[in-house]
Amino acid sequence: MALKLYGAPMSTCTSRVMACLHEKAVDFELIPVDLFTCEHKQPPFLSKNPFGQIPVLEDGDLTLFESRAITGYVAEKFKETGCDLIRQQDLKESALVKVWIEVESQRFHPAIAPIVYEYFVAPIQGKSPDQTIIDANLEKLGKVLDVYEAKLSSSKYLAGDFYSLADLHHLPYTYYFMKTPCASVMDERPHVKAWWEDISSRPAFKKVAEGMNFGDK
Ligand SMILES: N[C@@H](CCC(=O)N[C@@H](CS)C(=O)NCC(=O)O)C(=O)O
Repeated sequence: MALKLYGAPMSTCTSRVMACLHEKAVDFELIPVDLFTCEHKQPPFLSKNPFGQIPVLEDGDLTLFESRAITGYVAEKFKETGCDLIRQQDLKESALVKVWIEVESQRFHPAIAPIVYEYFVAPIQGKSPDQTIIDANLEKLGKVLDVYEAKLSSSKYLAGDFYSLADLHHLPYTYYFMKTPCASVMDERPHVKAWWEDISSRPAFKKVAEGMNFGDK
């Protein structure tokens, strides 16, 4: 039975999971959840994720939410197919993947998400992007990217010379960020730029990016 993914292709967190499913060549059914009509805050969806957020993955009688936990499950369940995203066979490599998964979630995401929000969500709410919020978070993001630049000057990807979930988790927010006037923050760091060009051109993500049209006119 195909996995069921509840979400929306334009949503960053749904895209994170879809990128992982495509890397693993796993068959899945995308069940659209309409955020604009607040379908995710209605009882049927709340019974799947009590926090009322997409995405949700159903695999038979197992229901999961939190995109990074879902990708971890998919990468482990389908470890024999597609790209090895968790390096389970090597204790040190898998530990490094976990380290950089945490870095994305605890350091990169908190800096990049408010910037993406200001450029893409605020206008939908009839507000102009708040430059104070953008500037404060750009400074935070720049410091994180300085660490990435140093790391990526000694290995091709974040956890080593192999693509992993740690890199994949960066795709959705960075994709939208690169459409903002702040993209130079990535481009001016040569190793970060090369890494971004590499990971965003993977066929699995290119398929996902086709549906990431949030904010397009
Ligand atoms: N930490 C969660 C965040 C999920 C999340 O923020 N989902 C957004 C879409 S990308 C959402 O459902 N937003 C609507 C809302 O929060 O009401 C994850 O990684 O899955």
